[in-house]
Amino acid sequence: MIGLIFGPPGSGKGTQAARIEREFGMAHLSTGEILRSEASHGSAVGKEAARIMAAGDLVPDDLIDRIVASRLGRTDAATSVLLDGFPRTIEQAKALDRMLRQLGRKVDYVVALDVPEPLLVDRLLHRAAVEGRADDTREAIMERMHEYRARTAAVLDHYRRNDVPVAEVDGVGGLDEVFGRVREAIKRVTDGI
Ligand code: B4P
Repeated sequence: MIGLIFGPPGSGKGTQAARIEREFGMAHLSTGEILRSEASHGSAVGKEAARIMAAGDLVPDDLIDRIVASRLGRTDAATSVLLDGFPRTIEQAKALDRMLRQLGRKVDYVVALDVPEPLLVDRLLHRAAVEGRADDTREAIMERMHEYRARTAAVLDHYRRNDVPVAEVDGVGGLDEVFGRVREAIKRVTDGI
């Protein structure tokens, strides 16, 4: 099974992915986490990614596609994988379709978290105060919202057009309350698979 957790910056993708991973025994693959880990190790790729992320921009598709292809290639067909933060552009979605086709797999469902933008900004500014992540400055947050609207939101239509079940989930509320909705949505969409 291949699932995607989708949503704007700060919608709780990473937060909910950790719970989905535990409940459904999936391997969690977060492109944001991989990039932050590369950045903290100071590799050439990591330094370049850190600069782009701090500005709130998207890291180039070809780099992300190579990272994901390498990680997916290491999983066997029996492993359920939850992709978090990828794909973020139509080009990445098409690249993922090609990668999965080569592995004899496909995207089985998408869970899309829906949270109004003012609340997203509040959450990210709160995280900035607590964790001090380099891309949680007000300027970078605004750029991330712009990138989401301009390039990422359309990814959902790609899946709808290709008849992949898309479950939209209200992402407003406590962490467990949102997870209750996410769990039900995954059960609903996977019941018929
Ligand atoms: P990500 O790591 O994916 O960051 P995100 O969009 O902010 O994360 P998320 O939605 O997971 O938020 P979280 O659960 O942490 O990407 C970071 C950057 O990496 C991107 O901007 C980009 O530059 C680069 N990147 C990653 N993937 C890429 C790709 N495919 N292509 C190109 N570039 C890529 O939640 C946010 C905050 O809200 C947390 O503090 C959390 O505690 C809080 N929160 C969560 N749920 C809550 C709730 N229900 N109520 C209250 N607070 C909540």
